[in-house]
Amino acid sequence: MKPRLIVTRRVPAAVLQRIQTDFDAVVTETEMGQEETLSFARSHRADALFLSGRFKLDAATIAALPDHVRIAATCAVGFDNIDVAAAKARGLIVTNAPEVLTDCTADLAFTLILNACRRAAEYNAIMQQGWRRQFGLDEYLGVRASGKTLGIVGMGRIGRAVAKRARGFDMTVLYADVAELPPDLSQGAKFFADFRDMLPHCDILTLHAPGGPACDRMMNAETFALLPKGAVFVNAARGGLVDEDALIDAVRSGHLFGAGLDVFRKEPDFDERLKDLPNVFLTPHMASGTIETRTAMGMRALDNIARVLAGQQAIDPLWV
Ligand code: 8YV
Repeated sequence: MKPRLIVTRRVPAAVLQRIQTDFDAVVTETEMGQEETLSFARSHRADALFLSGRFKLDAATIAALPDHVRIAATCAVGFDNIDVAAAKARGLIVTNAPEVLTDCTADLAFTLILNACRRAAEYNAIMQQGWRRQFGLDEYLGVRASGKTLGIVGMGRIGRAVAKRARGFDMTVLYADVAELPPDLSQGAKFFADFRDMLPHCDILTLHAPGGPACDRMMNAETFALLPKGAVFVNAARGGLVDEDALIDAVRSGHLFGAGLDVFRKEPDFDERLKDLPNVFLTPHMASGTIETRTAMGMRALDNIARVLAGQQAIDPLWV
């Protein structure tokens, strides 16, 4: 008998194919909410749940899960959507999907950096409107990205992959994290124990810290003010890290030259004031959104599920 699985979100074709071959699964054409997932978990006598970062696995949902559900695997690296303490207490195994999305997330963070430095949102809008007017040599100028000082908040796998790209652009790399990295990982980047001390030195700041209460609104009116005037701000981590009112003020006042954002406090119904700011380049939470990476994320979640249901240790347990 195949293991029984609930898949709460649409998945890439190769992932779906494996699900249909290896599992007895309920799949969705759109996205399942908590109630629908619980109801399918009961009626299908599910052994496992396949989730993404968008599924809120909170304490109430965990408490309502039938006993036969043994593992919840998210295909995301972030797990701020999951109540880890409640899952632990219930004896539910929870896994995430690190590593497979590191490069694509770093690629997109760099896309945001370059687009914000070079005013890509404005240039694109000009072209969409037909251009038609030659600009003076002093008009619509961006800021140079190469050779600048980049500050990275959160020097985990993704932060380090961004640093690697930055070195190719001759940037000076600074980072802030809870602990200093060994030299083979920091590769010459300068460490700051308190990110606030790093901010005044950053031409460009990029966030790669986890979501959740500990870092909520770490970028706020006070911390944006610590960046030098004309800095560029990028976030491809979690929207909760930013006080968006403060960000909007910092862009409107000209304190920030521009920003690049892939994540928002509310998704998908993001604060539309952000789209009306001229030099803010926006993407809809798609840092991991390539065929290769979304496929690898799904496969990693399925690997975790298959192992646990076969009585083996998960590859990516959130705790052991
Ligand atoms: C996903 C992410 O796009 O892995 C993460 O933590 O934020 C992204 O890879 C997202 O979880 C999908 O909803």
